Order: sequence, then structure tokens, then C-alpha cells
Amino acid sequence: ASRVESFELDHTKVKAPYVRQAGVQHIGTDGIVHKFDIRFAQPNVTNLNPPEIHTLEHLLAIHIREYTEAYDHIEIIDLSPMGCQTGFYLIVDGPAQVTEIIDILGKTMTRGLQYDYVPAATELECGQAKLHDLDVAKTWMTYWLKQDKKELEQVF
Ligand code: HCS
Repeated sequence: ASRVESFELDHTKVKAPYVRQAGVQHIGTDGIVHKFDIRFAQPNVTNLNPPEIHTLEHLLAIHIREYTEAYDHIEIIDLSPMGCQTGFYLIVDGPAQVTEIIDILGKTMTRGLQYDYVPAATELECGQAKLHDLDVAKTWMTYWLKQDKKELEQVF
């Protein structure tokens, strides 16, 4: 399934604060959840500002599941921004390899660059529909795509 559950919630109807069960997913590959640290900005040096990290979340969330369909052994559970605003956590069902995640992210960002609007940026589908910056989000994706794939595997 490539739907984004959050985009289907009617954000005009909810009454915060609350706790809502946002998903139940059958772990059908190896029963193991894998978590990846997708880092765009250098910690404590730079960061993604709220509008651009938010737009990146939308652009990545909307296509990452689709580009993961080519990999039978993995399924995306969630991709969400880090509170420190330097990147995202990606939670995956199945034994995903870093190289596979880098390939999937590359395809997803290449697709994201084609957008001339922010998907699901309406008050119905999103909790802060005005907080977006497509141009700067595209700058971050272009920066990411310029990186050498082998370098993206180097954490330290
Ligand atoms: N983090 C969510 C998208 C929220 S807009 C997801 O489905 O990956």
C-alpha cells in the first residue's frame, strides 16, 4: 500500500490534545523493524527550518512507499522528521540495507523535484498547511542527490 495515512485524516475535525492509533502494520518479512537515520544537515551546525523539513516530509512520504515496491523484502512503516530538525527517521519492515535505502531515497527525491506544488498541503490533509517551503525543500533534495552514493554510506 502506498497511501499516506496522515493525509487521509481530516485535520479539520480532530480535537487536540489526543492519542490516536495511526496504524497497524503486519510485519510480514522477517518480523524485525529496522530504523534508519536519514541525515541531511550537520548536527549543531545547520538544520532544516520547519517549513522546508515539513515540505520534505510530504514529498518523501508521498512516493517513498511506491519506490520501495520494487524491493519485495522491505516495506516502509514511517518516515518522520527529527525534533532537532537535521533529518528524518525511516522505519522499515524487513532486512533493508543502507544501499537499498539510499537508492529508494534517490528515486523518491528525483520524483519530488518534479513537483511544482506541495502535495497534501491543505487544512484537511495536514496539521499546519501553511508551513511549507517548496523551493528550499527542493534545494535540500538537489544537495542530497549531488552526493556520491558511497559517501552517503559513510557516517563518521
Ligand atoms: N510521517 C508520515 C507522513 C506524515 S505527513 C508517513 O506516513 O511517513
